[in-house]
Amino acid sequence: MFIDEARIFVKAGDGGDGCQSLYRDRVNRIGTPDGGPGGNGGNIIFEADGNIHTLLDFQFRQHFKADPGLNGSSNHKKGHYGNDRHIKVPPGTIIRDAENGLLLRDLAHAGDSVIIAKGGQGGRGNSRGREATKGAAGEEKTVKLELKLIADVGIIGYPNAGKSTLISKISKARPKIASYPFTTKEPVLGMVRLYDDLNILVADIPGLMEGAHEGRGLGHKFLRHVERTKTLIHLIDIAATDCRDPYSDYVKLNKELKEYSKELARKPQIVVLNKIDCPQSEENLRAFKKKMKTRKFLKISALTGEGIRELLIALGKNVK
Ligand SMILES: Nc1nc2c(ncn2[C@@H]2O[C@H](COP(=O)(O)OP(=O)(O)OP(=O)(O)O)[C@@H](O)[C@H]2O)c(=O)[nH]1
Ligand SMILES: [Mg+2]
Repeated sequence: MFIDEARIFVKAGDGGDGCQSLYRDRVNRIGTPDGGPGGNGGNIIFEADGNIHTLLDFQFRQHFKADPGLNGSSNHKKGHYGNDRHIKVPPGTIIRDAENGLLLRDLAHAGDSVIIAKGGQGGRGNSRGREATKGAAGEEKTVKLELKLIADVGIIGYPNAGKSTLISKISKARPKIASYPFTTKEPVLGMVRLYDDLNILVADIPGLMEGAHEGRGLGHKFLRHVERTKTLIHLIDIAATDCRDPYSDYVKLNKELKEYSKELARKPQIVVLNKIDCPQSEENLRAFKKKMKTRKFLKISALTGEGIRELLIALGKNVK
């Protein structure tokens, strides 16, 4: 299962209490205040780690606490600070306050980090001549994590266009393939080797349809996964197995992209006509050629492998 959302509770460490103490000896009978301050509580820090790819770990663990600061003690000794708690998440994780949906931080790149809950400050000791105080409580929050896949290339297209067949042809990913729409319900990632030293991550997402930006079909929930890709493969069923017109599929899907996000619609697209092995494709192809004026397109059969080489070459040029 592909987990791309999680809700977790975090609590930073409380500050240690300040110490109330008087130093007395044979000469000093009244006593001199010598209570040290408490240590600060540990912070909750989220860190993007390139070795983690899913939010799966948060299925099993949802509560995280940082260490409290220790209390101050006599002889002006300051309490030890509490250790910070580092929570590792995959790059591309967006952290929101679960209560109001406010964006707290977008950890887009590996190495990015942010303090989400601050540890409480340690209390004051009485050594400064005033009453000792208690440590402040550490912040606590429920946060929602959302992961946007950071693939290099996203395959978009209507249901049944052959997106999953294509990714299984060019990578080791083995998603379910079937002749009914919405076979793919969750994004699937596949590593595609273009040259010896160039591997790219390709995402197969569930099929899109008219009204996807309003949530129709499996909807826009999945469009966010391709928002950060460098290139899109726009896959079109040129055999029109579901009896739609391939060119109007192309136009409608681009309109959907635009409705969802202008930035997404501006992304480079490789238009790929699939299923050219089917006999009815020839006629559809001629009609498509006549209407398509703005972009070049490639022809493939994800089933037989025809045209895949040319597609990979085009991908290499686009992703570089
Ligand atoms: N003849 C032929 N059939 C194909 C080709 N590519 C895919 N198919 C068939 O088309 C149907 C749908 O393929 P999928 O790969 O599941 O399509 P999808 O775009 O992932 O569909 P959803 O996940 O439902 O959006 C399957 O029956 C495939 O066998 C092709 O190049 N030629
Ligand atoms: Mg699929």
